[in-house]
Amino acid sequence: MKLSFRWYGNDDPVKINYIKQIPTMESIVTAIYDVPVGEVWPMDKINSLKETVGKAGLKFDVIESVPVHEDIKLGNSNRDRYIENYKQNIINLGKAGVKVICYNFMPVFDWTRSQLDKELDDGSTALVFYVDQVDKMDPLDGELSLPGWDSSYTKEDLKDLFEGYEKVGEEGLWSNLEYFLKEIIPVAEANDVKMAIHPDDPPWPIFGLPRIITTEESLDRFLNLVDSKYNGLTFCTGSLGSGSFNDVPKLIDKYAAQEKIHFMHVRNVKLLDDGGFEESAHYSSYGSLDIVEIMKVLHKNNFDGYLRPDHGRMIWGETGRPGYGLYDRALGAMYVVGIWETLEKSYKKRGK
Ligand SMILES: [Mn+2]
Repeated sequence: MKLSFRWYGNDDPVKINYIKQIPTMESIVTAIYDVPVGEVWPMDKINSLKETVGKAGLKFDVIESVPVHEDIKLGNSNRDRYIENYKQNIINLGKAGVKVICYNFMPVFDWTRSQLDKELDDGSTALVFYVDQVDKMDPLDGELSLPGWDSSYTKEDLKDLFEGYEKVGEEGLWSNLEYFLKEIIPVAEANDVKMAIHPDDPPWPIFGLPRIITTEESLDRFLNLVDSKYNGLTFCTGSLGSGSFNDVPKLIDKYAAQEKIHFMHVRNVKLLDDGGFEESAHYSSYGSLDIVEIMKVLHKNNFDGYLRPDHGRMIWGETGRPGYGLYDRALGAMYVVGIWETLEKSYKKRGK
């Protein structure tokens, strides 16, 4: 297991030197944020980011994310231009020593929550998904500004996108994903960069937009589209685990044994009776996921990919990017590292 931590670059209120102070921290997970989606990341920008990360004593080997242009997901006639750019990004990042690229194939919105700063009983704040709140939202009414939504879309842009995805539907989205993978995976293989799709968050359709990376069945289907060790997963426990239909440790056991998990996102979620959820502290009993069991199955399968604590709560008065404060993610990191060390030592003791 290689411990990593997401960092949003020099604008991130979390200082990279502080990340280095988290014991056993190895790698930064980051991206170039000032190049429009679909365009090529210039080599000089990649190299300067790499230098910043290296100066902090950390490795620059995981990118999250290289976003996929909507025209690729929609299968529009100009998708090939964007796919060529995507290939160039894989080549450029490979040249800089990047080993894993995380991406997703969610239409329009990366992730959906109803509130980013819900105060929990202990005074910390967390991201939540309340079904009754989400049911009242209409992304096309033009007024709505939602957490996690790209505010650069106009009302008209959104209407076009929604209509486009209605035509494409789930099966169309699958075939557009297959087309994309068949183009990029050979490039990933040639450049020794592992592609790791992030599951849909949450793992069900939102506002009628199709979502396809949601369940065991869909993960199997995805991996079979292109059978290559370079076509793998970012296994996000909180995303897949917010659907009660997903048995998270069982799925990790299965895909880790297949060596298809390149990147782990570890966080806990507390599932609510009506299908909603609250993000919780990492410790198992604060949420619905058994984090010890998750680490055990990773250990059992000799997981040697990257792992990062995923979203944290905001604690100790920290302000900043919701889900991505320093303190609670650092606590989460040390919690999983503690479990891992325990597993390592008991394993050695048994002499296996
Ligand atoms: Mn995640």
